[in-house]
Amino acid sequence: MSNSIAELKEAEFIFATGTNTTESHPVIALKVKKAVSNGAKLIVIDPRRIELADFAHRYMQIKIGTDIALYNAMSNVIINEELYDKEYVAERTGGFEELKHFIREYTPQYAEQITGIPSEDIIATAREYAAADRASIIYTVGITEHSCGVHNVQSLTNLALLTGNFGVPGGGVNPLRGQNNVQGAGDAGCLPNNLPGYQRVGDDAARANWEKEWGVTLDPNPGVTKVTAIDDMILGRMRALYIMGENSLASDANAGKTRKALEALEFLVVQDIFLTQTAELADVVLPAAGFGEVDGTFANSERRVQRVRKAVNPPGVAKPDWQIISELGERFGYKKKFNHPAEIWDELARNTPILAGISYDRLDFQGIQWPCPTSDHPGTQILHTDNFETEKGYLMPIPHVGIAEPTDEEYPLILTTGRRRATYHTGTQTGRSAGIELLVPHEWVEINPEDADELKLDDGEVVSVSSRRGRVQAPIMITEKSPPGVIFMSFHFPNETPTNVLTTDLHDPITETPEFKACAVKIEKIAQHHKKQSDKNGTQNTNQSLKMAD
Ligand SMILES: Nc1nc2c(c(=O)[nH]1)N[C@H]1C(S)=C(S)[C@@H](COP(=O)(O)OP(=O)(O)OC[C@H]3O[C@@H](n4cnc5c(=O)[nH]c(N)nc54)[C@H](O)[C@@H]3O)O[C@H]1N2
Ligand SMILES: Nc1nc2c(c(=O)[nH]1)N[C@H]1C(S)=C(S)[C@@H](COP(=O)(O)OP(=O)(O)OC[C@H]3O[C@@H](n4cnc5c(=O)[nH]c(N)nc54)[C@H](O)[C@@H]3O)O[C@H]1N2
Ligand SMILES: [Mo]
Repeated sequence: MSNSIAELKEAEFIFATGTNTTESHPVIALKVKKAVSNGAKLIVIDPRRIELADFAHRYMQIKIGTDIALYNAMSNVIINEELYDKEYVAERTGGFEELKHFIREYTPQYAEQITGIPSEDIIATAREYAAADRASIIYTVGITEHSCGVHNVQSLTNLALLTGNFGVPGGGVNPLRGQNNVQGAGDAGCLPNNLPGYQRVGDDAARANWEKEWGVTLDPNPGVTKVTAIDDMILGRMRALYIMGENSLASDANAGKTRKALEALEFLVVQDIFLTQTAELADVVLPAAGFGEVDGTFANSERRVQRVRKAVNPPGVAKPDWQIISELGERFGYKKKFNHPAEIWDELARNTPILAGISYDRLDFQGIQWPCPTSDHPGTQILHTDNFETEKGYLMPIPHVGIAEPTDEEYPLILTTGRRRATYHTGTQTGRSAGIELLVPHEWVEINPEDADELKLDDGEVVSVSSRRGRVQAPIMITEKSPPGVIFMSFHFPNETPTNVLTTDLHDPITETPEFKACAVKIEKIAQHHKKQSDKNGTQNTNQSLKMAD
């Protein structure tokens, strides 16, 4: 997040897009609701009529994968009506003239045709966003898990740059992070192109620092992302894999392909707190300790580094992740031995400018938000107050493109996938609690009444859902929450309903994030499906998916 969670209650205007906040970030959703009760205007943009829409001043039901057209049209209104912050644009941004020229064709009327959002709503939202002194944008994976994910974010960021909403309390562009320490993992360098603290692997000076610290030579070339890694495994270019804290077989897109890749490996290590589906494929399973069983730090969405303290001992032979890695390092011949996570933190902070001022002593009292360059620095609540990392904030002319796998006659529905409040990802953790099972006992397919009528389906009927990659079964729930033509499923029940057998691994070319939020599918009655199968004996793909599904 460029800004901080507590500031949401100061915002005059909140633009929430691609975030099912009340289900995925219920605590942050409380701040949003508080802001609304303090008088803030809330606009919700989502193809599904999510709960947050009930609190919104305006809910805009966008067609899946058309966000760029919406944000461009808002820029069009802001520029044409001269609602932008002229001084800010001149001093802090680059590329204004190019954007102004490019954006002309994105009239609100043109965007209405693409997005399905009435042009009056687009115009009103653009005017209100520009008029607010403190306007916050919040978004999550509803806009990033698309094949145009980066472009979605860039066209959205144009709005904040045009109106000078960076560096303003209660403003900013705020991606709500996913897992508890996904921010911390990135901070610590768990990204293929980065050293700790977002220093590039190609940066000679940064690399030299770490080479000195570790006594090794580091590769200046970025590593590969997970999506490329899967292809490399299938092609035999990657022969060993070490997975830590991920149930890839159930959570990666196109599960049939993931299984093929993992099975092609010569050596697979999985380090997890439970024996997951993925761990079952491993040659070696390293049992790890969970969050309540370890000391260390987590960094949250607002870049706040916080202490975690061990509450109970890990069961059996399970060990904290840092200890497993450290012991492996020793066996690989690394001389240094770590005795406590504080020693690892010190090493990290010593070589990482944005974390340099944070120490365990300071964290004893309260969390600290990076950048925190020195031990007397209070930490940073708001980013980009005086400058950007690049010299200027660049406005980007971004053309609209459609989703990677559009519907057709054979696969006439769009499947979008995501989360439900009571369950977590692949269910390895939440799937073990009787209380949670009571709330969400199994997977279901959310479908609009129009589509259910057309397919002659009854509420609760178990159906077959198939895509070009595979097939699963689940009961349907008929609901107005899903727009016509779009069905929704979670990926919380990978044993009974492995949703990712269906999803596409077509991905964003820049981040290689798969388009989890849209692929083409069809729904069939179970009886009908079985009949068709015996008629044509199934294709190879279907056979494979049946294996996955059954
Ligand atoms: N209970 C619970 N909470 C979680 C998690 C969990 O598993 N369970 N997981 C955590 C993690 S890792 C993450 S990343 C976050 C994810 O948090 P969210 O992104 O809020 O979660 P999703 O359910 O994936 O919701 C995405 C939303 O985007 C919408 N959407 C889909 N396509 C589009 C589109 O084209 N445009 C727009 N504007 N919206 C679109 C969907 O309808 C959906 O409402 O949640 C975190 N919190
Ligand atoms: N169809 C579809 N697929 C998706 C998404 C979607 O919206 N739709 N969302 C994607 C997103 S945003 C995300 S973040 C991923 C999530 O995908 P995963 O991260 O694979 O999902 P989890 O089920 O949370 O798996 C985490 C694993 O870590 C283990 N674990 C928990 N704590 C610890 C620990 O302290 N140490 C170790 N070593 N292991 C631990 C858990 O037991 C679990 O097996 O899914 C992605 N996949
Ligand atoms: Mo995530």
